[in-house]
This record gives sequence, C-alpha cells and structure tokens, in this order.
Amino acid sequence: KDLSRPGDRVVVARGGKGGKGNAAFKSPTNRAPREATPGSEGEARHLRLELRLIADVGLVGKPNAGKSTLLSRMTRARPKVANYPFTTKHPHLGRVVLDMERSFVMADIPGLIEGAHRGAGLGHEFLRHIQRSGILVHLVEPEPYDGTDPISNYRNIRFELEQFDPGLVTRPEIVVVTKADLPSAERVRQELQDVLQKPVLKISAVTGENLNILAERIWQTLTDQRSAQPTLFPKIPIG
Ligand SMILES: Nc1nc2c(ncn2[C@@H]2O[C@H](COP(=O)(O)OP(=O)(O)OP(=O)(O)O)[C@@H](O)[C@H]2O)c(=O)[nH]1
Ligand SMILES: [Mg+2]
Repeated sequence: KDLSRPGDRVVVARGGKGGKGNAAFKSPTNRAPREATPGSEGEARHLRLELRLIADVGLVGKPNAGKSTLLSRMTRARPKVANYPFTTKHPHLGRVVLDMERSFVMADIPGLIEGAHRGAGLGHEFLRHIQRSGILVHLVEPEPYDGTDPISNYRNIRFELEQFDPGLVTRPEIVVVTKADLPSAERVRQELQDVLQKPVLKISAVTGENLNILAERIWQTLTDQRSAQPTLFPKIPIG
C-alpha cells in the first residue's frame, strides 16, 4: 500500500473482536449478571516501512557525473562534492527557485553503475526515491573518471533504470552533458544529440553556463506534464 497523499490510511493489523460485557447479559430476571465473554486477540505484525522521497525532478547519472555539484549550485542544499565516485551515500533534496511563483524540488541520488538494478554499487537502494519524481535529468560526464565512453554510459544508466522499473524510462527526460568548461564537452554533447535525436544541453556547474536554461527547461517540462497528468505528479507544496 502506497501512502502518497496527506490523510491516506491503511489498516495493517486488525484489532480483536471485543467480548461481551456483563451488561449484554442483563434480563428482567437477571439484573446483575456475572456473565461475560472474552474478546478475541488482535493481529500483531512486524512491518518494514519504506520511505520514498518526494521530488519533482530526479538527477540521475554515473558516479562523479556532477549531480551533487549541480544540486549545490542550483539550490541551498549542500551535499558533499569530491572528485571520486560514490561521494554521495544518501539522497539529498533541494528547492530550485526561479522566481516568486515558480520553484521545484530536485533530488540528488547516489551514482548508478552497471548492474545497479541487481544491487551493484549504491544507487539501486535509492532508485525508489526517484520513482516519485515526475521527470528525470540525466547527467553525462564528458570525460568519465574511469575512462569509459560517455555515450555507452548514458545507455547503461537507461538500461539500469528500465530494469529497475520500466516506468522510469517513460518519464520525460532532460539529457545534460556536465562540465561544459572541459574541452571535450561540446563534442560529446553533439554526439549524444545525434545519437538520441533530441536536444542535449551542455552545462557547467563551475562557470554557471546554461544553468538558468536548464532550470527553465525543467520548469517547462514539469508544467507540460502537470497539465497532461495533473493527479499523477501534483505540485509539491512549499513547507
Ligand atoms: N570542471 C568541472 N568539474 C565539475 C563540474 N561539476 C562537477 N565537477 C567536479 O566533478 C567531481 C564530481 O562531482 P560530484 O558533484 O561530487 O559528482 P556526483 O555525480 O555527485 O558523484 P557521486 O556522488 O559520486 O555519484 C568533483 O570533483 C566536482 O568538482 C563542472 O561543471 N566542471
Ligand atoms: Mg554526489
């Protein structure tokens, strides 16, 4: 049972039936009955509850792609950033504020690696947190720390998402090449765009390049999605 809205309820263990008290046995001839029946035992269960973070947008990508840097640049969240993989061990949330009326919540989850859906690395534990995200922003590092190919990295992550939950790959996705300040970024962006046949944005969390464009693009995608499926991904209230 998914408790996704305020006020949602579920019965996880039924109480026992109440017994009959003395009063139930009262009659004109027996006005002070000593009789009663015992009730029955209630159910007892051990439960494991699973929390799913609620974010409008989920950041996904390989370790070291620049997810946490982006979150810390666009929001007031301060996840740890470092030049080694698996820096992020837990999801982080931040709110991106465009102006007085427009803001959205962004989630940074630990990096995903091949085999994540089978439990490799850390990311799988947190994939459920992006199941609630209306849209995904997929970050691709142009010069991966492990010397892998950025395009196959992109594909691998998509595969992992699909294996975990086929619903994840049908979400609107914004593809972003990070670290635009690196010389290879433009070439990788172009290649990825050619392969995917859809716009790929290049950003730099260091210089700030295109961060406002990314925020606007996310906002636009959220707005489109909400008008298409208003109940599925309701706006997260500020609180
Ligand atoms: N040159 C450059 N380096 C960046 C940029 N964004 C992030 N980095 C660097 O890339 C490294 C990894 O950044 P993180 O934000 O920790 O990456 P992550 O995707 O959160 O990594 P994990 O938490 O390990 O999955 C750090 O050394 C950052 O300083 C950028 O725009 N330009
Ligand atoms: Mg991180």
